[in-house]
Amino acid sequence: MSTERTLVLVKPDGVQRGLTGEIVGRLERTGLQIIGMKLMMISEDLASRHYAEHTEKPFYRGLVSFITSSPVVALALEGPSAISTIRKVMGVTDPADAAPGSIRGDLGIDMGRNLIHGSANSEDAAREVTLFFDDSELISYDRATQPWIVE
Ligand code: D4T
Repeated sequence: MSTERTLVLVKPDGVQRGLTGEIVGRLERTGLQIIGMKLMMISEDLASRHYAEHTEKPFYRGLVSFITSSPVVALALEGPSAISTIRKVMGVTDPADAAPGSIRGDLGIDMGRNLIHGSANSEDAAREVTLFFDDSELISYDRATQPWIVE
């Protein structure tokens, strides 16, 4: 298990519905370490760079309009297999298909309001963490609980 970093966004629906604490709590309980976190508005420019792979998709305009409509909470998390761990806790893209126990499965019902983004792979994670956080906003710190989380 290699140590990875990943980017998570609590999307505008999560923040507006007062689910930020619930979602961040579920992420924290995995044992992964929060190394960056902020409430922010996503600009059109940042949205178009973040969702560049979806430019030609029919849902692109709606996606950009939604993600720029209201604040998000951006997090950078670090730990063993952070990328796949977060994807598992999130559940699959469409909340209607997401497993019970996952964030999307428990808290959502609609594909266009799926509450959370998490980097899909290591290339995306590296690009997205840099897109949302300056180096000075990422903090490495020791946790007293670390030996109780990772052997
Ligand atoms: P994100 O990127 O938000 O973590 O979601 P996923 O990685 O799980 O899914 P994705 O990149 O395929 O989709 C990005 C974003 O677009 C919305 N979407 C997706 C949508 O509104 N309609 C669609 O048909 C699809 C495929 C939901 C997530």
